[in-house]
Amino acid sequence: MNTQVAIIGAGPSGLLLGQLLHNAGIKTVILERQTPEYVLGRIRAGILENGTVELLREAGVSRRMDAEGLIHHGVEFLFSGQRIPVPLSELTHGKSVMVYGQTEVTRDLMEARQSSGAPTIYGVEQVQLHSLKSDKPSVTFMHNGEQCKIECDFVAGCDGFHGVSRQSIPREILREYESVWPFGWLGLLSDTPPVNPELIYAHHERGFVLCSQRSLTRSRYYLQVPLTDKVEQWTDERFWNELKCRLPDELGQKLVTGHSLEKSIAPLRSYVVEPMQYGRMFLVGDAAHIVPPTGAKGLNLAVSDVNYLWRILRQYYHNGRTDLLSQYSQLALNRVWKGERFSWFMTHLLHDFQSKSAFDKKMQEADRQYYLGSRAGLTTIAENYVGLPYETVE
Ligand code: FAS
Ligand code: PHB
Repeated sequence: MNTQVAIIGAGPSGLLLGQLLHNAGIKTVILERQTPEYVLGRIRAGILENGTVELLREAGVSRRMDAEGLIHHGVEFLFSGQRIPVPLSELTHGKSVMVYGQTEVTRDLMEARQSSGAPTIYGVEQVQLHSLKSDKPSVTFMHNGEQCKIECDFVAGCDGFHGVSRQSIPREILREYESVWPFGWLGLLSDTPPVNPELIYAHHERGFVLCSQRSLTRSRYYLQVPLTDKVEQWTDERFWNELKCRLPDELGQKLVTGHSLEKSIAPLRSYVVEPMQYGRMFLVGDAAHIVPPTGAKGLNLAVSDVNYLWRILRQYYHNGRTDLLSQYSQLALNRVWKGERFSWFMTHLLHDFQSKSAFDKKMQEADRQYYLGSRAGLTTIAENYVGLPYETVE
């Protein structure tokens, strides 16, 4: 089998890259180790940056998002019972974010892929990447008990943090940067109306809370929990009672509780690998970087990488621009590191750390007063939250 770009992974990175390349007449094959149902069963991100919304529209997969997604012009912070609005659109000259779950984005991309007729092979095993430093790399894999091989021009490693692509780069080439956070987030999804029209990021002495949503009838809540907690220890009743403890009465009284559709604990990690390419293989999304969800950047940084890679590959195939190929890693990393910083900043702002020194706790308090108490501080938060602009690929 031959193709132009072999894409490993049919998560949002792989599917969006495949769609954009297909629209540009560039042949792709997507290899995915799970089933479509398994991929759709993962409950993850909920907030789309301005740039993500625009790119999904450019890819031609935004009809349902534009019909069902909720445009949000602000978010709220909550400290010591005080609610602090962050008027995103007012502070960013009209930009906003879209509430539309990653599951729905993935579903829309899967349907578009199927309609395009471009091949996606689910249930692959033993994927291996070969000759990445040559101008004819290849991918071998097992499927239905048969050994298969794809020869291609390029490989896009869209296979997430535990994928094979990053592992295919010689360790001596890679520089890894990592910070593991000393707590997790317990998330719950329920078919209950959101407690508040806007998202609420709440600091509380018992632990951080995030009140998010998927629609006007489906809510997503998160509680900071110790890393030693197991989701089995958290009944729905315990979750709702703890959430009420951490919210002010005015919100707790409005909270509609219900059966959890999904409940899970995610550990928090900040991670970046450099470079994000090796020969003719490009790392995309979680294969190259991870952020704590506090800044709502994970999915959006994956889309950021896709934005740069597809434009570079389109220039290569349409205009013979080989010079841009070597620019992918730096272009992607320039924006990834700003997303890492914002996610790190938001996590430090909103969570208490036993390990912080008395001085560092004073610095944290000063940050909270400055960033949430000044227009300049709120503007900084707003422009990062809606998404920083993309550099032009030229
Ligand atoms: P993905 O991990 O989504 O997709 C990679 C795909 O590659 C998977 O389908 C996998 O099965 C496949 N794959 C792996 N190895 C393979 C192999 N060897 N061969 C073939 N296929 C292979 N982000 C936010 O913005 N907000 C959130 O609230 C948020 N919550 C999260 C909660 C959890 C528990 C996790 C794990 C992540 C969360 N994220 C969140 C981040 C998440 O949304 C990712 O950023 C996003 O899924 C990245 O998309 P991909 O890069 O496509 O990686
Ligand atoms: C979510 O709705 O899952 C969500 C929203 C904002 C975040 C993290 C997660 O910062």
